[in-house]
Amino acid sequence: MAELVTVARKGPVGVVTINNPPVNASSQAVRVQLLALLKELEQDGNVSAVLICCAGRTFMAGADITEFDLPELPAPHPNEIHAFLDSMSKPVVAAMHGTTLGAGLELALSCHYRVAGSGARFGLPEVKLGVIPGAGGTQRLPRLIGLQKAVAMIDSGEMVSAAEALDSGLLDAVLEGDLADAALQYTEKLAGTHPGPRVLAYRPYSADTAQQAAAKELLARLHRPGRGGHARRQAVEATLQAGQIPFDAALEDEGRRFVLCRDTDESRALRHAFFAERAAARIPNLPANLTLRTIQTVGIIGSGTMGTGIAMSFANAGFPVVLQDLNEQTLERARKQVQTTYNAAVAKGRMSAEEAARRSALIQTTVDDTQLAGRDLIIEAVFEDFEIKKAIFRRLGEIARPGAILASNTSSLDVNVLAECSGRAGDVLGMHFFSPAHIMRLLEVVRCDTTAPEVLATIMQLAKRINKVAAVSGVCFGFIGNRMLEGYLREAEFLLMEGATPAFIDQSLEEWGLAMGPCRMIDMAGVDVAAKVVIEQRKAGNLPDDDTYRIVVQTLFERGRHGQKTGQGYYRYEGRKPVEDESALEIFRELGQKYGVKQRNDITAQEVVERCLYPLIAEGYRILEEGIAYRAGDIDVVWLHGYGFPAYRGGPMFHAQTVGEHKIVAAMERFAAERGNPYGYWDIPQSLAKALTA
Ligand code: T1G
Repeated sequence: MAELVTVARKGPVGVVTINNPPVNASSQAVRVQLLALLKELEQDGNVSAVLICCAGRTFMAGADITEFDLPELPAPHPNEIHAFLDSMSKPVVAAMHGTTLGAGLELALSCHYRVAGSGARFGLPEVKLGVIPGAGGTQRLPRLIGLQKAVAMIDSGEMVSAAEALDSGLLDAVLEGDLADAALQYTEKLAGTHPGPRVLAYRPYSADTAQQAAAKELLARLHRPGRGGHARRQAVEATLQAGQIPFDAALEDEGRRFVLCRDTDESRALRHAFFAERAAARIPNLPANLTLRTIQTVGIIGSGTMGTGIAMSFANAGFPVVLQDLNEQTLERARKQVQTTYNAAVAKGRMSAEEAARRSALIQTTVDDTQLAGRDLIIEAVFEDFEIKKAIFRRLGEIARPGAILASNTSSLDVNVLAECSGRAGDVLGMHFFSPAHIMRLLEVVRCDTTAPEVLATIMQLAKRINKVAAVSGVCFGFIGNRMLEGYLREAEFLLMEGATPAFIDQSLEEWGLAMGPCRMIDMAGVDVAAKVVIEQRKAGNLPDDDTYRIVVQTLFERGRHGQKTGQGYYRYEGRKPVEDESALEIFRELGQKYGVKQRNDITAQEVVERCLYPLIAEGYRILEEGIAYRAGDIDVVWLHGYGFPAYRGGPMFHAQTVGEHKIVAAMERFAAERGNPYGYWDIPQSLAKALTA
């Protein structure tokens, strides 16, 4: 077993160092070695105090999540370590840096003193993985900082700063300078005074009744079925036990609830989402020791909503940006949008006025495209006109400095063609941002047939620097997300023509867990935008030879109903509030009659969900078959971070496993039988059908 926990004796202090890169997760090996060393130090007459710290970038950042899938946690359980710490006769100090999370904070809570550097942060994020603190956190934290603050931390899973932790009593001291030295001095003083350990588990505690009432009120709000609240309910209920029943009984209750949560579909989905996001950053079969390109400055062509949002994404990460547009009026609107966005953030207390000014100053605007020449990365973000984009890439091939990376923000056009136009195809790829680009975290990185490996690797690394979650897509219509969206929107429109209302369709899918149903989504993004993509694709001959295909969005567009921006689309709008609109329903009925669509009054929410989601999932299987996505998890990442798919369902591909592929196949076969399948809408991909015989 590798040596992950070591001890050094420094005067009267036994300094224990955990070194389990990358985040000092509390794996079985760490637990075995830590417990053994603590027992050794307790017996060592030359040691009067113990200091626990971690090497690398952070103090222990939690249990090893990969152990959750084991039938049971390999011994020793963290509670065994914590119980030994409770029993030690010598004071034990935890010295923390980085992000002390989950089991790491629970270890620190079992120590007798807690100190940290000023940049350290602390949290119990277990609910974000669909579980609860399972090593005493629900019982020790309220004893240290009170029930209300403990419930807030445990229920939100959010981190607190060192200053907040000091203020709440979570920390005994924030140490300046070198943490190791300062913590050693702090511990030496304790060794000298022998204050004796302070054990939270034995501290008499009864929660303030008002705080208890507040926690119960929160619990009542959490008792809505589904929608991912299971772990939060269990976490709050466990925390409410603190002080109500003996500590050991409460610890057992906590452990039982942890196992209950760990074995739910919700937790498995959230753990899948956690690892899928990180795996998506990895590009398979990259040549060894690639030299990445340097990206320090950015140029953006096109100062519309997307270009301006992309510019702010980079400015937010500290990159100087030149935002170029031929039209000065558009640039003026862009400058106003930047100011409005940052002023709003200042007004909401999300950033200081100085920070807002600093970020705004990073964005320079110009009509002169030669200002882009020296930029390390140039992103084209003009509207979806292929000829204009081709001309831009021909121009960039002439003016961009050698080695600069050239990217297109296109959402559907063939980036291979743009690469060819540039005359430097190895430098070109797609960077598909999602609106609003300075908020949505997803970035589809579109690798062309010719994209150089180091260019792809450079942009994947850059994505993390601008706080984006990146997934690689090959070149196809719609890449990963929008391609899968097609079948989903197609069925939503057919349901409208069959008599389902926009509100019923949206509510059915939003109750299932999607952030926003298809009709509200298109009204917000723009019926005109969606219709133009369909019209372009029909012109290009890429659509089925079916006159009813997406006929609703095209008709709404033709009737001037462009969505929120015109006050009516699938809905009528009172401000931003969507209201059922009889004139829209009349359009759906008219189209239904025109195309002979059978009107129905028996459409259920389950049918809406299956009819919309299963074609979306089936397209995901085809995307994998074609190698457009490297792995199923990447497809899940796209939908979790770009389309409001509920994290507690793990993404469309994970959800297919949860539902059972055989059930999806059966439903698709049923729809094909009931509705006919002349255009192959209900064809079952081989890899999905094959799963039945696997
Ligand atoms: N277990 C296993 N692997 C982990 C891990 C963990 N807890 N945390 C990170 N990794 C891997 C991650 O997959 C990636 O691997 C690498 O480390 C770097 O991570 C009993 C039950 C700490 C803020 O939920 O939030 O304790 O891709 O890319 O951006 O009550 O990692 O390199 O192969 O995210 O600098 C509670 C989860 C667990 C923290 C660092 N703890 N981790 O972010 O690096 S449950 C958490 C994070 C628990 C107890 C309960 C972040 C980070 P690879 P990274 P980062």
